[in-house]
Amino acid sequence: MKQPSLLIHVEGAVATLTMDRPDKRNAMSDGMLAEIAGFFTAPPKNVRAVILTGTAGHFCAGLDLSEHTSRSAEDVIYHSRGWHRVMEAVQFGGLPVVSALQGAVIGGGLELAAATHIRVAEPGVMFQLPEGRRGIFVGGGASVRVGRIIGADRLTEMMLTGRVYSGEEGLALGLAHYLAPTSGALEMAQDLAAKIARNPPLSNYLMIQAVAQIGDMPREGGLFTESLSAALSKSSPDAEEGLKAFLEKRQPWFR
Ligand code: 1HE
Repeated sequence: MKQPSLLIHVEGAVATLTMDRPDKRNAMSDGMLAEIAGFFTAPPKNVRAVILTGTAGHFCAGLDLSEHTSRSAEDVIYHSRGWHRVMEAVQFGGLPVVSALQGAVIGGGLELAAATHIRVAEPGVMFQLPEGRRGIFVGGGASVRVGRIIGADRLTEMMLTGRVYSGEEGLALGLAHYLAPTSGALEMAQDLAAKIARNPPLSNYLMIQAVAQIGDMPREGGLFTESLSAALSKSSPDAEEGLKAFLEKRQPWFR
């Protein structure tokens, strides 16, 4: 039987997904992409938060270039749209995703990281989009997701030059939200995931869905969607318990 490329470990309410292709610096094969899609389209019921990371000192070296030596335009568009569907499943699958980033966060690896909600990087991380050097273009969502993080102007520069941003630089640009000590990204991601998993699932769900959707809406629609999200969350039993617990100076007990 074929070995999985994605290791899945569930402990309590947190699932840890580890991309496990160390010989290829966890480059993304079509098989590994399908395994990621499989998890996010039907996550285990008790899971409340996810950690996404890689083995052997790297997050992901991008598209497995050995699978893409010659492809027609038609193949490429289907392939790119397939990536888009998987990245959407990561971002909007309903579970908060924390990525623990070390080593290569390159090309499709950066596109995948940008679909996660919290990014924890180590100083030695390499944020890079080397597509220009390979004569190709991004295809896994970078022009939208990475562009919204660092801006279209800086994204163009990053793609044209193939420059590498370190963990510190990534933190300043928003490519990372946290900078962990060397070899410490996974531990920090575990602390953050455990904390997020304790929030009521509905408010986590609304934060993941609504904030990104509102960003794409005209102002009035955005404000109305905010009110709808506030109404949904504030009228839930967990919100009642959360507010009561605060006033009674005790820890809340969520569903
Ligand atoms: C790979 C890949 C890969 C490594 N596809 N095989 N991504 C890239 O252009 C990044 C290409 N990789 C690198 O720049 C470097 O490999 C790293 C900086 C990540 C790591 O360097 P290093 O010195 O530790 O390792 P290495 O010797 O370069 O690579 C080890 C092996 O991994 C080697 O294979 P080997 O058979 O010679 O041992 C490499 O060929 C293999 N390897 N990266 C295939 N990406 C949805 S569209 C997205 C478009 C993109 O993602 S484009 C960017 C692709």
